[in-house]
Amino acid sequence: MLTLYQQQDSGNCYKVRLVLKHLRRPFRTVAVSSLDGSTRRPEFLAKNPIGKLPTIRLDDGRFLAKSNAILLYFATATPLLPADAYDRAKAYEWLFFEQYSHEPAIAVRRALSVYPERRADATGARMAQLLEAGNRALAVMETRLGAADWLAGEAFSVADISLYAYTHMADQGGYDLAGFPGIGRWLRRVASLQGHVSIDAV
Ligand SMILES: N[C@@H](CCC(=O)N[C@@H](CS)C(=O)NCC(=O)O)C(=O)O
Repeated sequence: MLTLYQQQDSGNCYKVRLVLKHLRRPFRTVAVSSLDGSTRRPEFLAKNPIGKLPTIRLDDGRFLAKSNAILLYFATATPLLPADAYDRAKAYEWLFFEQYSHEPAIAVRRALSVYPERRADATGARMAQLLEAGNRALAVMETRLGAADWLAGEAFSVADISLYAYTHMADQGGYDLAGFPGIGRWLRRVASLQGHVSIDAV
């Protein structure tokens, strides 16, 4: 059985649950967290030396980390990764964008806003910089989603799963999605798909 080492409220871990649900792959979860120190324990570092979540144990006993790498592993040769080479490369483009331009602003500002132990890092200057960077990332998504249903190609893909995770809770970090109507329609489109589950679902 696939085993996902995760934190339930982490968007990076939610991405993996979403891809597995869409592909109807059964899995079990094991809770690991920086709060109780379990991501730094030798038994977890033996599974993933980076000490980060999500980490997944495959059926053959090998481990894989980094949310978007895990998405690509499971999506390969399924409808969640475009068959067309250009559309597939566009999906990669969105996955790299998510990690370089979106998650470091939107996920981080949310973490600084909702986790009491991170509050000391939420200085005025940092929060202002993250707000600006996050809004820039949302504007890039809006340019695409104001004119298209899905991020890469003509169909729902891992690009949509990856960007959905932290965009759908951007308000928790103080982002106002009202100014991004294309994103709003896309969020509803993703949430209405068969196989979709909420971040709270176990
Ligand atoms: N870029 C990584 C981010 C991994 C990451 O920072 N995970 C956080 C949870 S969202 C984590 O492991 N936190 C616990 C810790 O740092 O000990 C990915 O996409 O998987």
